[in-house]
Amino acid sequence: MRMIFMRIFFFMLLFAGLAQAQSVGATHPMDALTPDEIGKAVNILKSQGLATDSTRYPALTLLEPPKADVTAWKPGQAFGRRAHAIMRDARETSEAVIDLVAGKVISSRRIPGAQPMIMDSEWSFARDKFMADPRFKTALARRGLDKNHKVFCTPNSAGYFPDESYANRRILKIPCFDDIEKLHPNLARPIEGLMGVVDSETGDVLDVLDREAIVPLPPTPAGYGKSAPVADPPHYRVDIVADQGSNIKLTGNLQVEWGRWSFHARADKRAGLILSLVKFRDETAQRLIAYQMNLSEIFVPYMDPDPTWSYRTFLDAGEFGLGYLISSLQEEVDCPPYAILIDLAFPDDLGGMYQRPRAACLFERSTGDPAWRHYSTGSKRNTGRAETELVMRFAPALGNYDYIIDYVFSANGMITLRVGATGFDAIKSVEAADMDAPTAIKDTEFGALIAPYTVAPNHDHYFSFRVDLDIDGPQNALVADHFMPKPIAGNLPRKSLWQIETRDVAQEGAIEADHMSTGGENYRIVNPNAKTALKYNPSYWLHFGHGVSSILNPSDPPQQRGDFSSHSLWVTRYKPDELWSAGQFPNLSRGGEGLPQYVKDREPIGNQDIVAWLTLGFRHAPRPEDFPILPTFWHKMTLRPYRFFDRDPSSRLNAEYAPALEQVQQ
Ligand SMILES: [Cu+2]
Repeated sequence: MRMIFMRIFFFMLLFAGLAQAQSVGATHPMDALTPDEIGKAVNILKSQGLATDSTRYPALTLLEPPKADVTAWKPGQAFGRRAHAIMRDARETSEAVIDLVAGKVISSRRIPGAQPMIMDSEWSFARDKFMADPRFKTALARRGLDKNHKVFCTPNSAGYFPDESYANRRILKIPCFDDIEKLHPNLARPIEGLMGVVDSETGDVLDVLDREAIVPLPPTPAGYGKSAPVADPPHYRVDIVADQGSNIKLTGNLQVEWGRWSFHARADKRAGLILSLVKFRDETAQRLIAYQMNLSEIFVPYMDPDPTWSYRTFLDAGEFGLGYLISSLQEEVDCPPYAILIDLAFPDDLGGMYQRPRAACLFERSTGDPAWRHYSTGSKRNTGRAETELVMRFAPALGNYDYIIDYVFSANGMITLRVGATGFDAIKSVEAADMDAPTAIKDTEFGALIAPYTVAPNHDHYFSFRVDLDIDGPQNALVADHFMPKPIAGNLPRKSLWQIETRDVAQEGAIEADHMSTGGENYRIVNPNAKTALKYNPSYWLHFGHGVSSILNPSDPPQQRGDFSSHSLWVTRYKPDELWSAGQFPNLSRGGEGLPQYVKDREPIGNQDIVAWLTLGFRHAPRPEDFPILPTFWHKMTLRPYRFFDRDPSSRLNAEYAPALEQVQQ
């Protein structure tokens, strides 16, 4: 058994090595920019006088070729390469498009007022300026925090509030923590009532909020930190194995084939991973299902009105970047032992690139469930197939939270968009040790006591996926199947039933669905120009599960910035530059950008190239069971074939297993 594991491991290394070795040059029009291309783009910008050594690059990314070029492209053919740069210099933002093949700038412009993504250098610069400020030192002294304490500060994106006086300043808001016992950071004690507001470009400490009343730092709760209980005795290993070899074929940079599925993936500083050209081989034809899928934005608004908390209304993808904050995956914990671990490269702020080892993993797994089964009572026979699925995974660590983002492919043609939230709740220090304490009711007005002296404020999580389904081609439509209760006419024993009424959604917009969470309506992306053997127009059903939408008031400034969260489904006409649910520049944005802007002109969407924007949302009412670490909390949406196939494709799953790896390799 051990030998088999070793062999599998070596096999995986070969694959992982292949993925890295070929990333030197682009082999597919959707490949991420290579280090050479990034360097070339920077040199071209500098040679044209559009950048200098002081220029920073909050974004320097692939500008995709036109969709028609990409879908017509065949392996081996030449393809165009363009870069889109967003630059920040002398407190101004500009952008440029560079043709990397012709070696020239195609267009460039200044973008007054735009605040691009937060960059590494300014984050630490702002933190250091705040921690060097005399007011910060006074605040620590007032709290008795001397040199024995290990105080650290972590700048946050600041949000936008029109009543504040930081107009046109590039600000970060900075809370601080004490880690005197050098515990895991999730047990560091928040220093309440203290916050810095720093211009991350000038280093000006614009404000120090130091509240008069001091909340004492909580002692380490009993049972945590040094007094944590010992781990349970070791248990017998429970594992899933792939000891016959891998069914995954990984070629080019990140071109994946598994069973009848194929897709391309690339690293992106903002989205983490972008999947393109998702196809399913049906009989002999490679049928296009999704031109592109990626997580476009995350919105996490906290529900605490205290000024040191109320600004915490994060738009993590556009403010920091899910690729920028992608974490390395831990073998045998974050992915199964045999997973293909993939190093990814991301552009840095300085016009270079950095490698994140094990930034994504790709694996197939048995779910332990039947793909389908039937027991025939008459013949006393069982038929069934074991279910396996393919998972492409990455896990950005956004401050306190870790999100596990999965794209899951099933043999039955289903795609699952799955998000696991783990890490730890954002916490504040309070006076109450338990719920009988005199201050407990006040301390927990906007959150929950999850450990002694520790409150986790209530909040929401919204994950907006941009899903450009192109069902058998780009010309599609959005339809709604309404389940209509109907009376039965005539003198029959039954008095009512339901029937389906299918209606077209005519225009761009947020979809007002009263019953989306109860299954009262099904939304589908359909190709009205194609027909299956049964003469159906093929479609995919957007199945939401039990998502929630934001209930913040539309006049609340954070809601205006993250307004995509007001609906689970939006639909837009395809525009190559409409990519981000909260707009191109969500950092310090003033609201109304992204989806609300994209749909403003209410373009017709019937038989057009359209994009669905699906938001997976959940409200987080924290619990003591979230402490000291949040056990992974999964939510998902699925894209299901609906009259797309003529029969269940997983009915073709073979009951037999292939010969073992040794034979396959020969
Ligand atoms: Cu949460």
